[in-house]
Amino acid sequence: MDFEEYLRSRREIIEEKLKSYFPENVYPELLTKAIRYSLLDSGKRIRPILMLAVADLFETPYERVLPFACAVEMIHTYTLIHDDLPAMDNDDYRRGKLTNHKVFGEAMAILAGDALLTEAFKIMAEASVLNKFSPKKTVQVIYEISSNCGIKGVVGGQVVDIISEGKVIDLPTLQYIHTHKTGALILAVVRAGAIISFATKKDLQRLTEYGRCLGLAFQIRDDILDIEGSFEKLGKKPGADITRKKNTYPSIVGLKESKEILEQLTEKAYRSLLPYDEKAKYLRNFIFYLQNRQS
Ligand code: GRG
Repeated sequence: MDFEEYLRSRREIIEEKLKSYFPENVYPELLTKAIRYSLLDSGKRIRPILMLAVADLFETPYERVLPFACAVEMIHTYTLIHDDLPAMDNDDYRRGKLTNHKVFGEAMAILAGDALLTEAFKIMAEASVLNKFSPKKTVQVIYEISSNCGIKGVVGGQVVDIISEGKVIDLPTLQYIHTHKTGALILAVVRAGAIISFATKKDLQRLTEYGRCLGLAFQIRDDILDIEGSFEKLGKKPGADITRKKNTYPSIVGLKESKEILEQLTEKAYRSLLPYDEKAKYLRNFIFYLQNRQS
């Protein structure tokens, strides 16, 4: 299967599973509508597909990791809904349509995000039982995902991002923001997929290196796209970082050096997969896909 076909087929599987978790008309319907509005039929599904690609490396049946992959997409969607709120980035558009709070109001958007985060952990707990994970594995996987989402992960990164707006910060602080706000969830996806797949310590080390490089590269590409991207492809207005005086790689090291750093991270991620054969081909494809993405 070529990579385009792989992405398409995996997206379909993920879409179906997500729909099954949130059927229509469940009481309270307004909450269900708000959740479905942001979660379904949109987004590139990079994080869940990446987890399935890690499972492929270890020949783990995708059904085993699918609920965890969907749970991470739910967590990702919660962060996007909350990030768009007036108290945070105050955005009107996301994924080419009005943001959740613009359609459902702030209270419902906050609650939709809260529900997505909470339900994600319920789904992971249920799947651990269904998959007959040992108590140790269950705790390992849930620890991996929760620790990368909390103070030492996404939320911590978001806080430093917010308090740094409009200020001059140094590169290590920007690295902290990027590796936590964005990189942590990507790292969690890779590591959790490996843990579920009974990866050895050595495998986990290599994949941690891969996940770290990919996570930072993803955000640097995002920074570049904010300068070079278009509304049609991004589904939101480019230039938002500049308007909001956000610190980005281009604002601190310049556009040319940002591209060079992105290239270095790409090479490093590629090198971390060298010990693997064809089974890592989708993980390899991911590196170049994220390096060159237009949306
Ligand atoms: C609210 C706790 C909290 C955290 C928010 C994720 C995040 C932290 C903010 C989103 C702001 C942003 C644009 C970050 C850049 C990286 C990123 C997460 C981009 C969106 O991810 P994609 O490109 O989006 O995978 P799709 O729409 O394809 O799912």
